[in-house]
Amino acid sequence: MVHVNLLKKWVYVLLAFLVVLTICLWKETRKAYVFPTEENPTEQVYVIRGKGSIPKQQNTHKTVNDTNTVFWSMKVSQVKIKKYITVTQAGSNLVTNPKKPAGSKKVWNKNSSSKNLIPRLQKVRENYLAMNKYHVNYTGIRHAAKLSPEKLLCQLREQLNFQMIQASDGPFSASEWKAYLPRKSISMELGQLGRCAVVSSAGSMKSSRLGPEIDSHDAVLRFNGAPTRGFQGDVGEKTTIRLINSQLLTVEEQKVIMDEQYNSGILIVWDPAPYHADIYQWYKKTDYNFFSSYKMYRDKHPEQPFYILNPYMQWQLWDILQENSPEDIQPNPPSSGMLGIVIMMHLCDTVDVYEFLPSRRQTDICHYFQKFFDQACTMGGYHPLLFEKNMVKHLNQGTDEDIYTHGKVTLNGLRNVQC
Ligand code: NCC
Repeated sequence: MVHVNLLKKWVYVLLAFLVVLTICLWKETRKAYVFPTEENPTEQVYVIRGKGSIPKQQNTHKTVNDTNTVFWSMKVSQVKIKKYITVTQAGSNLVTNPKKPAGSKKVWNKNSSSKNLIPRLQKVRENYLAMNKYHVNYTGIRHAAKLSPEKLLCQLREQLNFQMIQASDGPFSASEWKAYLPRKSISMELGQLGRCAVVSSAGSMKSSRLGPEIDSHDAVLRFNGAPTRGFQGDVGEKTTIRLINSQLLTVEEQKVIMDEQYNSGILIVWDPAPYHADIYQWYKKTDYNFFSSYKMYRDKHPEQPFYILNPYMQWQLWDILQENSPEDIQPNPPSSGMLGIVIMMHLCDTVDVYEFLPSRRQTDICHYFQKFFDQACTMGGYHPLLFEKNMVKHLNQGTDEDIYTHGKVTLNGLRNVQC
């Protein structure tokens, strides 16, 4: 009898634990998403995903504006700043009333600061600054006022080395490399391209129905393991270039070699190098030891062009990002996204970039092809993504309406820039 009672007690405890766990998980998946906007550069607009009510917090104050958007302002106990919560229509992720004219739609603010980040990501940035893994010692200038988009384009054109590793590059001239590096340059392989598309892997690509528009471009660049099969309607099926990081090539070597999604189009791999290291230094100290995987891939697919991005470009680009950011950016290389964007700006007349700046479909889901939640994917953790997105917003030739509805920015190619 005693045993039965004890067992009952344990079952109740277990049940209570499961209920608490379920509530915690539910709360976690409904967490608000920070979205710095042009209108409220110092405030954070939280978008509640999906259906539901406003979280009960102390010091909340409800206001309804002329567009029927409900704002909840609240003091956050320690930080003592005002935050606004935009309550969306049930089941949608709209930031403002959809009937409002395009000009007032909230999109990425080109002056977003790290203060816009949630505390966890602020801490991550601070930790990376303290760690300084790549021994960054930036001594360049910092512009107090933003450079004009035209001047910025000139910086990108004049200061970035768009070369891929060639047989004449230091250690790659050794006989062991002879059979591996592609003979034709990437520009010769592709010719001059007109309209190009860059497709971010963001969760907000899901349900975008952008596939046909993306496929209408002359060339399309995708990243890492981002699939097209099963997602054609949203992301298209054309892949001209796939830019992958050395981590993927090393850690998922067999998958990359065998999976046919990697085996068509042009591949480019890049690896984080020490700050402004020359090719010899980098060769001895690659972040991931990807050379054997690269060679194995080349042995299996000798006809497919597969380039290694020279290690100079990432830090040249990082310097431009730092020079044009008022605060210290993470001392880690730019994301594949940013590298891919400037590669396409080098190769094409115009570049449409999709969901690098989040649209109204913004979500904490990291990738359109996985159910994994992490705000760092969009706002930056390791990579200085926030500052990359500020720069892309500043260079945008398209409209805020295009960002809001399609997550689309349009950038000028560098070829035709007059400096
Ligand atoms: O996630 P990832 O990036 O492959 O995404 C490619 C590029 O899309 C943009 N992006 C992605 C998600 C999102 N919500 N918003 C976005 O804007 C970014 O510009 C991003 O660069 C990378 O940059 O290479 C990265 O790679 C992954 C991972 O290594 C690969 O997917 C292979 O598995 C990194 N994730 C981890 O290491 C866990 C990621 O930090 C950066």
